[in-house]
Amino acid sequence: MKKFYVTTPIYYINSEPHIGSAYSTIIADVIARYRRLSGYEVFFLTGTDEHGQKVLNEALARNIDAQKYCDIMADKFRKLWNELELTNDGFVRTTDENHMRTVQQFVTRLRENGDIYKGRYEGWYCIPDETFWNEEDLKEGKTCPECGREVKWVSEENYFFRLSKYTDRLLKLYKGNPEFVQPDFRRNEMLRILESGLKDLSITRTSFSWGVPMPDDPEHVIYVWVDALINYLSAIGFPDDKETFERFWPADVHLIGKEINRFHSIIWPAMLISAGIPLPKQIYAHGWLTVNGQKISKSLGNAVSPMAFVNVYGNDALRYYLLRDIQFGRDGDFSEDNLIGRINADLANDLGNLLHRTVVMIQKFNNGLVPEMGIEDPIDDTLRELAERTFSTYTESMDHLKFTQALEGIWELIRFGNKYIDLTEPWKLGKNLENKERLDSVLHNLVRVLKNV
Ligand code: ME8
Repeated sequence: MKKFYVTTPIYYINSEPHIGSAYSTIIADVIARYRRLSGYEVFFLTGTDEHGQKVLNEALARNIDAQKYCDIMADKFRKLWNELELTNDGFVRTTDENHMRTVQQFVTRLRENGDIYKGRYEGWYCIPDETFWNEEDLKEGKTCPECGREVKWVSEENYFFRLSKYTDRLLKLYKGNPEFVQPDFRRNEMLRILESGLKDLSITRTSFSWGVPMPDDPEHVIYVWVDALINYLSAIGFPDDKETFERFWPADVHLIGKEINRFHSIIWPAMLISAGIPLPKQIYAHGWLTVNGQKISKSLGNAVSPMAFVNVYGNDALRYYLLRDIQFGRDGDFSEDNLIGRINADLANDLGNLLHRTVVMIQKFNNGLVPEMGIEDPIDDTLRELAERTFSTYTESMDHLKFTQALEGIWELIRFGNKYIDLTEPWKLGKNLENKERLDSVLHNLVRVLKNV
C-alpha cells in the first residue's frame, strides 16, 4: 500500500491554542483525509513542544510543577483537536519518555559522527521564540528580528553542532531538488541564508534544567529546537521500532508556518544528514492568518479560539472558508464577514441549492429513490465531461497543495449542476409521463454530480 506521512509543527504549550495555531493542523488534516481517500496508508502527526525556558517560565509564574503544567496544557490541545474533528494518527509530547530517549540516541549519533563539540556561547537569545541571534541581526533597542520582543544576553559553556560544515551539502540539495522547500519564494529566502554561510549552532543550555539531559553530561539540557525537531522521528518509532519507522520515513511533507522555516529547512536537514538518516521529501512553509494585517497570536492580544466560530458555523464551514479564501502559502486576513459570505454564497446558495433541488425532485418524482439512467441528451455528455475534467484538476491541485484551485474547480461543477437543472427543466418533465425516461436521466446525473462533489 502507498503510504503518506504528514506532520504539523508541535505546539508550544505556554499558551492556549487559537485559530492561527489551528490553521496548520486543519490543513494537515485536509491533506491526510485526501490521501486516505486516494488509497494511501496515512500517518498524520501533531503534538506538543513542552520543554525550554518559556514553558518553564509559565509554569513557574503559576507556581505549578512544570510536568503538571504541561499535562494540563497538552490536554487542552488534545481536546481542541478533537472538537475540530482532526484525524491525527499520532500525538507526540516531547516529555514522553520514548521521545526523550530518542532525542538522546539521536544526539549521541551526531556526537559519534564528530559533529558535536564543547565551546562557549555568548550572544543574544529570544525566549518567546527560543532562538539564538547574532548581534548584527537584532533590531533597534536589542529586540528580536522575528517577534520584536527583547532578547537576553546569554554567556554559557555549551555543546555545539557543526552546522557550518553542512552549508555546501544543503546548497547542493536545494539546487538539485527545488521541491524540497516550498513555496518557491520561501525556498529563495533559505537559499539566501545558505549563500551567506552558516554558523555552528549551540545545542545545549545550562541555565535551567527543563529539557532532555545531554547524554553523559546531564548538567546540560538539549536546546528545545533540537529536542522538538526529533519528534518527527520519535513519533514513528525511531530507532527501536524499525518496522514502523521504515514504513513512514521519510516524511512526505512537514507542514509549518513561515517563521519556523529556518529550523526545518536548514537545521533539520543538516541534523539528519549528520545522523545518516534520509531527508523528508518536502517542507512546506505556509503564511499567517492575520487580523488587519497583524499575525494572530496570543502576545498580540488578537487570538480567538476556533471554537468561537465552530460553535456558530460548524467545522466544515470554517474549514471551507480557510481553504477557499486564504490563498495557501500566503498570509491571509481572517474575517468573520468573509466567512459568512462564503457560507451564504458558496455553501448555502451554490451547493445547498443543488443538493436541495435534487433531493426534493427525487422525493417528488421518484419516491425518494435514485432512478437508473433513461434517455440521454447531448447536455449529459457536457456535464459528464466537466465532472471528469474537474476530478483530474482536483487531484492535480490537491497533490500540489493548491487548495483554493481545487475548490474553485469543484464549484465550477456545482454551478454547472445548477445550470443543468435550469436547462433540463425537470419540473416540466415530471408533469408528463411520456418524459419519465428523460427525467430519470436528469435526476440520476444530478446525484452523480453531487456524489462527485
Ligand atoms: O513554533 N497563522 O510552536 P508554536 C498561521 N514549537 N499559523 C500560525 C499562526 C497564525 N496566526 N500562529 C501560529 C513552534 N501559527 C514550535 C514548533 S516544530 C518541531 C516546533 C503556527 O506554537 C506557527 O506558524 O509557536 C507554527 O507553524 C505553529 O502554529 C506552531 O507554533
